[in-house]
Amino acid sequence: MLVSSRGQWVSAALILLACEVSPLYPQPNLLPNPSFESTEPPPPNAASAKEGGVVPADLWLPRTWNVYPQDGADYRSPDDPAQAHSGRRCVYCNAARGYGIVRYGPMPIPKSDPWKFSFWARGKGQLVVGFYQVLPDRWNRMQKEWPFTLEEQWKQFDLEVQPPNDYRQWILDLTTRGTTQVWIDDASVTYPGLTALALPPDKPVMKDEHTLLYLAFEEPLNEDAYFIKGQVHPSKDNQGRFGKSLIFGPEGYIACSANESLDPQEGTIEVWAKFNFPGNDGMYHNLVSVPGPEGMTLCKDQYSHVHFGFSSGWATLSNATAMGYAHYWQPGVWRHVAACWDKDLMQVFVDGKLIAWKDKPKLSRALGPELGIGSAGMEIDDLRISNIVRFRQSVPTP
Ligand SMILES: [Ca+2]
Repeated sequence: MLVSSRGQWVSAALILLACEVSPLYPQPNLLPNPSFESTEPPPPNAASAKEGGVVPADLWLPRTWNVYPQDGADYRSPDDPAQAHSGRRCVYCNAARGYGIVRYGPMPIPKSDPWKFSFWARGKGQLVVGFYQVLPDRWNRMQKEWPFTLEEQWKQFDLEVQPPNDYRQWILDLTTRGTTQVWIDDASVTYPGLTALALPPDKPVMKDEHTLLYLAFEEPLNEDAYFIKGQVHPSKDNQGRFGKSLIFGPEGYIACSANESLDPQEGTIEVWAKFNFPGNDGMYHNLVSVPGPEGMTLCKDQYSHVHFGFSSGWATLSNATAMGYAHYWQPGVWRHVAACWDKDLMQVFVDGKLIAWKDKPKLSRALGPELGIGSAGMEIDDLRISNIVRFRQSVPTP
């Protein structure tokens, strides 16, 4: 974001400097939205329907996290720097009745080193930190838990926890206990050897020597290189995620050469997408794909899964799928999607959160000739396809 006045530049620089001297939380941080600044509208309910679908900003949900106000607890995401520990937002829960849960995960556990979890909180009452072991068919609550008593002033709470040997993935859980009113901000999850990922990107990613295809959509598409079908047109300036985007109207689709734009043996697809439909519309929506029997697909499918995979002779070779991940997605939200693959690992990230992975995926030797981009009812921006893995989060060996 460009800052106009000199005064603001200086204060931004001072904040940066202050962060380097005294970070708000331990680094590197696994959490892509640690300060709860990035939010999204909640699914419609009776109250929002009465308001014609308009949901006040303080009822939006923090992205990549899950929040569950239970049995009459009140959850808010106040857009108010005065209430936050840093930035504009934090999470707030008033459990005068019921209880509130703030949850992150599942997170893969690559090795047995202890993890550190830290967060800032203030309020009255008690907040309990717990973990769940994630198994394919169920979650098991870890017996040990960490209760913290809240104080009126912001205070940093932290704990170190050794993942039990049989844990491969776990979920982090903050729960109010008893009558509790709490503001939470600036959380961090870290462990030895963790590398923080620069996701989601806060500016256009640009082209480099590993880039096979880069479309920022600032210029009209070259009609010699792209097949354009249906209604496809650029957005107005600054209506895209960065600058201009490409809007796919009825039957909209563009395609170019897959051979030149994608290496099936190793690569990364990064794209910003904004859907004008809800995630549970029961329809398949292509983001980037190679159609046909020797295919590749990155999509939101009819089951609300976010799906990435390769196929051969129409049969699936390998895929990484986040089941139902898009179910509560509301229209009109820019989301960042990244898929990475090589012979060791296939991973999918949304808004910086690892949502699916596959070990030792079978990869295509050769793909079909066409690379299809987008589909009706979406907007796409800053698409980059590379011949290297740009983002990797360590996972346990199977
Ligand atoms: Ca914040």
